[in-house]
Amino acid sequence: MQKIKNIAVIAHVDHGKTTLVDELLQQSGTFEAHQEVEERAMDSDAIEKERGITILSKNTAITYGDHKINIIDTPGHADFGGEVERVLKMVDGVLLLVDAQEGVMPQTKFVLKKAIGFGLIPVVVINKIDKDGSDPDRVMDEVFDLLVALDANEEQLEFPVLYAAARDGYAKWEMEDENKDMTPLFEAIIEKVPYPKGSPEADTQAQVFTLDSDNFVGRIGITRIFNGKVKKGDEYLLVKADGSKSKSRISKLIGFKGLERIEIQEAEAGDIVAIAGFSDIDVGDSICDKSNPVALDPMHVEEPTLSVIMSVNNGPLAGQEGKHVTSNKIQERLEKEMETNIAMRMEPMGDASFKVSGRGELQIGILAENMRREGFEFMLARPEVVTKEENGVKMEPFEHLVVDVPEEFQGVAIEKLGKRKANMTSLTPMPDGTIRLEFEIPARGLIGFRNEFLTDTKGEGIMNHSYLEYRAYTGTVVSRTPGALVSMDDGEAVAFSIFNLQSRGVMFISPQEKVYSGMVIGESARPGDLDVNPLKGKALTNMRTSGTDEAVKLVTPRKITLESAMEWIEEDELIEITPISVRIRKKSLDANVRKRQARDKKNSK
Ligand SMILES: Nc1nc2c(ncn2[C@@H]2O[C@H](COP(=O)(O)OP(=O)(O)OP(=O)(O)O)[C@@H](O)[C@H]2O)c(=O)[nH]1
Ligand SMILES: [Mg+2]
Repeated sequence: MQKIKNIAVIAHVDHGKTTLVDELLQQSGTFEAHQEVEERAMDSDAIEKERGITILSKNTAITYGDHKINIIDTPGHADFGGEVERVLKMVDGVLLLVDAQEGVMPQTKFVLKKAIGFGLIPVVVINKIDKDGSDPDRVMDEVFDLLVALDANEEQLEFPVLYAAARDGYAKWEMEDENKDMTPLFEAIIEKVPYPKGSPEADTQAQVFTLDSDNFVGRIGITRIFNGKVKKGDEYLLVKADGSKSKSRISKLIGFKGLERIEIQEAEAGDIVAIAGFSDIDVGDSICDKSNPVALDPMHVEEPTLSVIMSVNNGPLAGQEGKHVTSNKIQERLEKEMETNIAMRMEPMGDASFKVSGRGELQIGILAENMRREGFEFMLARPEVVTKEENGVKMEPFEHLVVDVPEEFQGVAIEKLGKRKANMTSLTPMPDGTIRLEFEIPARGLIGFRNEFLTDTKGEGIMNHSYLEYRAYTGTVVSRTPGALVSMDDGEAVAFSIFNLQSRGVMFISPQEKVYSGMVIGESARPGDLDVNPLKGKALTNMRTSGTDEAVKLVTPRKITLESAMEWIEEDELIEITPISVRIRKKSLDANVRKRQARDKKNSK
């Protein structure tokens, strides 16, 4: 029987997980000498590569001496915390990375809390010790304090600690040691992470934690085997979360080796393999012995905290840029997403609209971005937090927020967050002269905050947040102050009018761009919406030079992205998303209807 270790790499966003996995791959000798590992090789998806972040957890396997180490790289961004939660059940140990300068951050707490809850002993890796301003001792103290605060047991408190610069390819036991290679980390994994429990002789029990597909064999479940064996060609029982069962044969069994996948004949307790042959295999399903099926506990991850209404595009430009535009197509696509993405939910709301819920704006934004790349066209409304009722009390999600700001912006940050119902829990001067402020804040208060924060701190502030818990509802929080500049006509925007409108606020559009009545074309400098005409040409009599329209000096418009729009829009606005464009519009395109609604709203107050 092969000696196996199963680990997950967990951390706050950007603390170096994927880079560390590169080095483990490179230095394990899993590759031939001539093979080069591409930078951040595990971030294989297009959006992951573009943004340099991990979105989906992915696994690989390396050989080290006589051991096989299955490694799962996880995402660090708070919105993808569900990926980390489901992976933790599949491993016997975690490498907890903490940036030697940034220290413990909101998502460090979230992932460590989950790992401690599963009884795992973390191997702590203080990473990026090469960085200026790194302070490994302070960070080490922070990790220890956090473990105490999380009620870690004695054994967990005796966690091993290493110091590393993943990018430079070394890890060491003591800061004084020489910078050599990853050997100390390999040793720590072999010595400190327990071997998998379970027996190859017992009846088969395995659980699917990720889905994949293959053009030839169809759906593939990436599976941790907890007991017994799985053999190609043998028949097993698939047990779903709702208890339903179906029998099937394993048509293909795939093992992992570095970045490659190899066909194998059998695998046994402790290992992680990919299984094909079950057409309706899903995340969380158990694969069991057919004569003695004992299903594993279904997977549980935290519920979504944010939701947004997605609907069919019904604006005047609908259907011109997208390939998939109907309610049926959108529903089909969302249903497919929910099969693999267990941290998200979808609910049809009638009227060609769907409520899509997830952990945050980025998670919902990435789904929307993937859909537009696939040719979909649709609209999104303003994100709303998911509230719930407990013992007759309305509850809403709270977040743990950390902001790092230069001292001069401390006042404005505290003031603005106060208005958003944030409660400050600590204020710490950092070695680099910045101030670290920590808050507990209703998730609602964070919607649209990032833009304001970056403006207030002249781009120098850094903010990070992660889900804390549900608490009693806190009442109204402030929202966007500036109004919208709304087009009152259909057609193509004219440079001369845009030039004239520039004094009214910040424009979102360029000349020749298609606009329509009710479309938001800019942010007003004042509160309250303003109907404007972006189509007015220059009156000929005023023309003093022979310059054409293009000669008018225009300020570069503010680029509307899917995520910036989700932060910006108000309740009476929508985002129109097509493979080519992201536009913001009013829910009611008719100016008279909007006026009446505004009047009614005022009167009802
Ligand atoms: N100075 C320094 N930079 C590092 C080190 N390790 C990683 N980085 C850099 O940190 C950045 C983030 O690295 P990633 O490996 O993508 O971080 P990650 O934890 O996988 O990020 P997510 O998956 O998005 O949470 C990259 O620019 C790396 O080059 C290190 O040891 N020292
Ligand atoms: Mg990563």
